[in-house]
Amino acid sequence: MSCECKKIYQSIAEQFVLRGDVLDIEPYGEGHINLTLLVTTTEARYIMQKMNTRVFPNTKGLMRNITSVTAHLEKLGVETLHVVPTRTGASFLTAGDKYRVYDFIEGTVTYQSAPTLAVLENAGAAFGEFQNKLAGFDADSLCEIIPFFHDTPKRYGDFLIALGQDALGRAKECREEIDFFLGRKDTLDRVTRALASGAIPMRVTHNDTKLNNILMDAVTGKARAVIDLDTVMPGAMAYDFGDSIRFGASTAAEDEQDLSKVHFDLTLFEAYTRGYASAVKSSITQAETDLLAYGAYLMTAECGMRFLTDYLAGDTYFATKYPGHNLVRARTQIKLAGEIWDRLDELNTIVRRYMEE
Ligand code: ADP
Ligand code: GN1
Ligand code: MG
Repeated sequence: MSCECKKIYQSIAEQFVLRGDVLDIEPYGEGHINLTLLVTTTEARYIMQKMNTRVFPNTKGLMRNITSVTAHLEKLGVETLHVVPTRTGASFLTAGDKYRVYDFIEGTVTYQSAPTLAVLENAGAAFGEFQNKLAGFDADSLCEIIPFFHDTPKRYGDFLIALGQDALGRAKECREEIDFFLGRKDTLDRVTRALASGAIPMRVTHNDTKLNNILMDAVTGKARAVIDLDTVMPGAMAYDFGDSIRFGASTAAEDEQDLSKVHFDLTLFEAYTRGYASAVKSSITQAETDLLAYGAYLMTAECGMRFLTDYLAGDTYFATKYPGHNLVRARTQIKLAGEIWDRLDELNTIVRRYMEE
């Protein structure tokens, strides 16, 4: 980061109630949405984020959601994000862009892939437990911060619009990927239909349950805090379970270019499922259980479709590091979604076994 940028960010950081004097500011983490910075002062460390106001235009609603969800979790004795106020007592700062600061949760690490099966099992238990803790939270008090976030048929419609517009003439480079999704239109509506008919309940869910959205204890490998609470909204359990599997049960990174390395791994799936089931088996309904494995397919296909949509639209949503980055990401998700779909029966058997144990 240039000295000029650092100076600007330092003056922004100094408008929050920090302990000590700012020593350093560096980019941090692997998030695709916000710009995350690590702020080091003479006394403590903080996470400062320039919030993505294209993705989250309603900053007030967003921060109200986060302060109320974290207050709820704190009351239950759960370790969670702590919003550091500005010097005028606000939860975020407007300085051209919008900024917020969290205490850095020390002694933790985030993983881009699970180093051991135990870490994945712990993540499953933590996201399941997170779901349990939010069961008593008043969903009506939450602002639906990105409406239709996991409405996959609606996402399919967005994909068709981007394809129709083909803003940069990229469609010709990704015919195979486009055809994959066009051929799967009828596989994308089971969760939205189940919610609409009341077959499964609407719950308060996290909606972005990637492994790197959980802080694990650096020593014990146990989950400490679920983070990235921007998308906590009403949703289905299949979304949270499914998105964790999408990311955590892959043998390779979300943006691996060598597709021969990308596989859905049954052992990883089983480890996560074991942890998740241990937390939710007393509260999950049969209809929800029946949709979990399908949710892994759905979230993977949806995410691949979103990456491809963004590629077609000119990379305006997800942060990218090179021109074809979103297409590379779409390809990994297509490969995984295909493999998950082909093994759904086997996956359902595993889910049922752990829910009944
Ligand atoms: P994004 O929405 O862009 O994904 P996140 O809120 O997930 O942003 O933050 C990006 C990364 O920063 C996380 O994956 C994690 O590694 C780190 N991080 C975020 N908040 C904290 C925190 N309070 N303490 C320690 N690390 C954090
Ligand atoms: C984004 O913010 P981050 O990087 O944790 C995205 C998720 C996608 C994910 C794909 C608000 O998550 O929905 O699944 O990238 N978040 C938003 O890696 O769109
Ligand atoms: Mg994140």
